[in-house]
Amino acid sequence: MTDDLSRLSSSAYSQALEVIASVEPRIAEATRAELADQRASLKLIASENYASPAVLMTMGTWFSDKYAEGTVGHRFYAGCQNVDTVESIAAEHARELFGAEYAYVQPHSGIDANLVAFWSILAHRVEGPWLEKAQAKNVNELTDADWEELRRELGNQRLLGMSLDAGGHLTHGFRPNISGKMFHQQQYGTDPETGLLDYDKVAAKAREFRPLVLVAGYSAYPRRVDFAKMREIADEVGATLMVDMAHFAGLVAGKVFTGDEDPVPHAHIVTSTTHKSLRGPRGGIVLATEEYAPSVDRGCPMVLGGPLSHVMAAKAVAFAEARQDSFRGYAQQVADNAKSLAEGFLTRGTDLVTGGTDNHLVLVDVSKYGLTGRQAESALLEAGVVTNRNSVPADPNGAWYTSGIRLGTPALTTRGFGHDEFDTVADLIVDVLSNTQPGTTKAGGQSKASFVLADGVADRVRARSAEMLDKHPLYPGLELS
Ligand code: DSN
Repeated sequence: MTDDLSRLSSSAYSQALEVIASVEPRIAEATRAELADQRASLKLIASENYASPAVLMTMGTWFSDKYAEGTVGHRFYAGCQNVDTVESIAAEHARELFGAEYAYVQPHSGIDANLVAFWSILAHRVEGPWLEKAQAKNVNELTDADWEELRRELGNQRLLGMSLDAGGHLTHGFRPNISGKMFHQQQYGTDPETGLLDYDKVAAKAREFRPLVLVAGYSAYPRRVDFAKMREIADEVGATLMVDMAHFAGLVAGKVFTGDEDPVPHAHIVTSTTHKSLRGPRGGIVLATEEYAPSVDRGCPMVLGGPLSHVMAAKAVAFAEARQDSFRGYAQQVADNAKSLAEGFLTRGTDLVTGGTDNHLVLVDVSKYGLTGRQAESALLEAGVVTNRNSVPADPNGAWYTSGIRLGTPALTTRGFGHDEFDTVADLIVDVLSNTQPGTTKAGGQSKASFVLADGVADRVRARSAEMLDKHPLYPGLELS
């Protein structure tokens, strides 16, 4: 931020907090405390970032008060002319940023975006052809028996996605998630030796299972994906290729992932969140080819309620930021920093799933330290290092305790961290892990949750973190009065 903008933001936030405090002082206090905590910790959660003051402020306006179900120019409420402006600008920026034929900016979150995509594929591939076959002019002409047949058709479709423990997401067909219940699902994994995707095995599974939907994308796979290959597989078996780029959208926007690694030219439908590496407000988007656009456009009311107009406005601001040249430099630095972090671990003898990274995240296998992911996560938090535990492939500790921790570089890269700082981050994490012992259960056995961190380690790590954090302040110049 320039000095002028810092001054403006400082006074805007200080005054806003005064207004909030006049109604509920505890919320104003918690808001101040959150900024202080974020400023003082090493934020390494791979799905988090720091949005700009412009993005954050855009969310705090009267657009929050407006209902606007429908689409631009076709709303179910009167008085949506300004929401139309906002949604059109956000969609235009999204199309330009990603080179997409169509952009839908209403989803409230990533899971909503994925639900919109699923229903859009079902509507386009199953409901549409079925209605044509049934020669019904519209749904109002269907009999009860017709409805039953249509429900059976819609409810008997197949989805193939990446398994959760290989790095896929809950919404990619994991059984406890709605995606694993609304579809007959199967999952593809990674090679047990290398931890890498094996496209021949994905293709073999697709040939055997013949899914309607092939989902690519991940939330904990530290490598790039060849989306051209995934499209070949989808085409061969007649599947729709849906890519969930929530984690790496910033690397696509910043042109770090191009050619076969850019999902947009290869997938029929691409979904994303807007707040991870893309650094926007919390929310979701769907990008689609023209062919799928009409069914995606029915996201509201098919799946979504009224759009969050204030968040659509903030998406527009964030997309405008991501279209600036400086965002490309940021995205490249995110990927370079992940490599520095991975090298930092490898030179210190720490095991990484797939042996490294070529995106924005690193998955550390903490088994060698005799810890579960849960113990590692808690010990690191005590030392001011914020991470999240994550399964590793074929994890013996399951999805609750896990054997891994997932680390991402987008947030600290926003603060200005570079190679040397990320090497130090690896050193600090190794310091904590190698000085932590599992605790004991009440019955005297070895706990999977409690831990004992050796005396002095947390203070030592916090002091070394503070040196780096002070050099790279969060929202420099922003002072609350
Ligand atoms: N919660 C997000 C993540 O951390 O990856 C995905 O839903």
